[in-house]
Amino acid sequence: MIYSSPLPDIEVPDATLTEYVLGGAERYGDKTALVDGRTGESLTYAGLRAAVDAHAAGLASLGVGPGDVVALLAGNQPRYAVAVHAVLSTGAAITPVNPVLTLPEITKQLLASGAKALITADEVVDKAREAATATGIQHVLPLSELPAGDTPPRPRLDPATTVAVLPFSSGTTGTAKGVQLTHRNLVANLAQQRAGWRIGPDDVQAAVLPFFHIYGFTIILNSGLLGGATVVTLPRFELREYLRTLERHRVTRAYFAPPMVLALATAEGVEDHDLSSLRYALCGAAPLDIDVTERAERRLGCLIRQGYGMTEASPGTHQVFDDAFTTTPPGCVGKLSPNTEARLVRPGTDEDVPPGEPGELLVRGPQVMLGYLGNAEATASAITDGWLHTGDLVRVDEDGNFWIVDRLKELIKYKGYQVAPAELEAVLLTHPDVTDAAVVGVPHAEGGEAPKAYVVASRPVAAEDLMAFVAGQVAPYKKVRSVEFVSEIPKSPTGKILRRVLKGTSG
Ligand code: AYL
Repeated sequence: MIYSSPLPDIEVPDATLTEYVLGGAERYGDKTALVDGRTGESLTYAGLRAAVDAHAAGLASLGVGPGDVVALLAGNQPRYAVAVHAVLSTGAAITPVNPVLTLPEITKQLLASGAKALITADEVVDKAREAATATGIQHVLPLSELPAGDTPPRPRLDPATTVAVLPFSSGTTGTAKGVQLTHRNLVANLAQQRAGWRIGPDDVQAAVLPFFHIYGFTIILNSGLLGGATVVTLPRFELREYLRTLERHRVTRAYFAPPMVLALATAEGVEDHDLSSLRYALCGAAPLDIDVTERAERRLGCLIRQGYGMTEASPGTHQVFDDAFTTTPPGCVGKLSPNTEARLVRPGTDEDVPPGEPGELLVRGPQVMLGYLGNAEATASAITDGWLHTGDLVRVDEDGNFWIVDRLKELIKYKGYQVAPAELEAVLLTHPDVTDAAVVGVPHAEGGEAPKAYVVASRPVAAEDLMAFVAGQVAPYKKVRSVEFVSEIPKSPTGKILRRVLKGTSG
């Protein structure tokens, strides 16, 4: 049984991401494209177009071009968009890096992606230089000093086969892998989103969720620029500053991850702000509680509905449609995007579940990645006959709304960020007193879910010491937040950790 979108198929434009997203830039001319919510510094559409062309020329003169990968280590700011589209205009791909990663984590991504240059936010330039030295990268380019030139390159690219963005995701198992998203994948997803979530020049988008994650990149930044909206950037979520930004810039569309909705539902002072400009709010990246949603909706005076997808799908596969905002029940993740099909199968099999029953969601569409970089085996287990395995247990109701029931895959989501248990287990196993370890996600008030380690120790060791040991090596959002000592890690006959058994026993 194959489910399809209620919307008619759309034509995917045959263009590169930059051609598509900035195609209207001339038309929007003096309109503000991006504003730094902190400093007020802004860039018009004409200014964005000109900066992209100038820096594309500068990057090309350094030798950046088709087949290359450029890393971008930065938080949200208007120049982020300039860097992305300048790099893409040379024909190279971007690998977005989270600036809170530790030096070894950054180094690992730079090596895995084969990055040739590193563009960095001015605040983290020292860390960037160290990472570049460790990996032999020659060019470290601060965002405020990108090279400029006169003649923008005009590479001939095939959108269907040229990788544009290389984010890292652990998918359903193992550690982070480079996700090859082509120009066509991203253009398709923007066009799909646009068929139902219609951002226009009158919209103002609050962009606090990171552009280095695919949600911020596609759904917030590039969707906004494509629609001719104004994108207001903030580098991190601080409630007061966020509320002031919504009010000051008369934001019409807000984008949340669940912890933001929780903060808006519970914190003091939300009602002191005039949020009457807000028309639509979208939440995605992790499960969202219905009660919390309704409390936040009452305070914001605006409905909140969900999007769903994954990095490997550029990311959107399910969405809410503007004209169905009020009729879409809270709690579901919406309906299938145009050109997108779904199947629900018994986990681990290719067998459809009976209608109405939950099954593992498989999705197919033009937004599904080319594959994992240099990892044919992982690609082959993630995508079979064009069907991407999501690792999510899902049901669909009679109206075609999809509901997430559970997450079957290993992945832990802390505040919507990916945490790969395999990565933390590998760190724990390097501790001299640890003989075996398994990490699972357990409920966490602020993060939604957080890593808990089950550890077999060879001699007495304090839980705090183990947590500090891990914390010293990983980004803060990946920290192990509780430890339980056990005599043995439950495993299958083939040696696979039985995480469901551990989850079932954890309080
Ligand atoms: P990744 N509810 C529950 N779980 C979700 C949801 C949701 N609304 N959205 C994403 N997930 C989980 O690669 C799910 O387990 O991409 C999924 O497989 O970081 C995993 O997160 C993918 O994590 C939008 C708005 C997509 C946001 C997103 C988030 C993409 C996160 C489309 O319109």
